[in-house]
Amino acid sequence: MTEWQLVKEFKEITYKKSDGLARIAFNRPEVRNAFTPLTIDEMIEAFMDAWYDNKIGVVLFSSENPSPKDGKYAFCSGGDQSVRGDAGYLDQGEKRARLNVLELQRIIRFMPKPVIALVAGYAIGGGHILHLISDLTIAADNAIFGQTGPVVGSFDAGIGSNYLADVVGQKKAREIWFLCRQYNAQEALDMGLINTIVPLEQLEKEGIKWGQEILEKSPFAIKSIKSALNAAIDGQIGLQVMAGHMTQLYYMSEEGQEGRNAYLEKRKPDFKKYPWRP
Ligand code: 1HA
Repeated sequence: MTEWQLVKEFKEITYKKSDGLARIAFNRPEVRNAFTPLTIDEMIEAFMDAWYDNKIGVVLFSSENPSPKDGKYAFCSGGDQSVRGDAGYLDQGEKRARLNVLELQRIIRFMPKPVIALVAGYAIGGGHILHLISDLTIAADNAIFGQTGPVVGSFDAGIGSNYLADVVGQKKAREIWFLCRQYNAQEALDMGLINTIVPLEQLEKEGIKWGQEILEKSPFAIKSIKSALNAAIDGQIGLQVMAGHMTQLYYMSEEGQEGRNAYLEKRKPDFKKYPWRP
């Protein structure tokens, strides 16, 4: 049994932690967990907290369910169309138009810890892309996947199309966007869009199990592999993220510390004692 500890009260998400796992969940079930700028601001705060917490190794990216109105489930149905202004989704206060979900996508991509999306019910539109960018997806047997952009006047020409094509192939990605069909969990598994399917009532338990299996592994190996898998498709920024991990490892070595120590001690560094390893 996992004893989730509440990290902080948010308005449109929930955020809990337990034994190395963080659980971050959409909490607007009455609108199929559609997101507003506030939802995304809260998500970014929670994800950044999990990123910087040394005790957290894996994030379970989930949703509160079911809808109090009709009992239906959703991971996320994308941007809340009722707060969509003429140039983006509107803040509650100053009513600035924003598309800050793209920043959340980047955080999930670059954070050095695996993010596992747990999809119950709909993962649609911008909500579909948030499961797509997650490192792994575990779907409940009631999961439904799809894009709606060309129907509601939107499109994601970044991760939502290019990474989608990396994951399911060009033909399938074009089908998903051009026809805007919905796909069930088995169809999603068959096209490589998700990792596995479990009965709805097992979803969180399975996510915890996968998370705990990852937590038994070497943290540095896991973050290196995540950044390596991203690097080829993320270009120089992908290399920058991976290079940051290399620099961290070098700083932790005696050889790297010799340079810092010599500088602080106002002497010439003695690198001769370190081998030129093949
Ligand atoms: O493409 C982007 C972006 C691209 C670039 C950069 C930034 C981006 C940011 C966002 C997005 C997008 O997400 S665009 C795509 C926006 N999302 C949609 O078009 C999905 C709209 N929803 C649906 O298609 C359906 O609701 C559903 C397939 C998810 C579920 O259908 P179902 O089970 O028949 O439920 P439904 O009756 O439609 O919805 C239940 C309630 O939830 C309704 O409210 P009620 O009539 O009870 O008052 C419904 O209006 C509300 N709801 C559902 N989804 C949304 C929503 N309200 C606002 N926005 C939603 N997305």
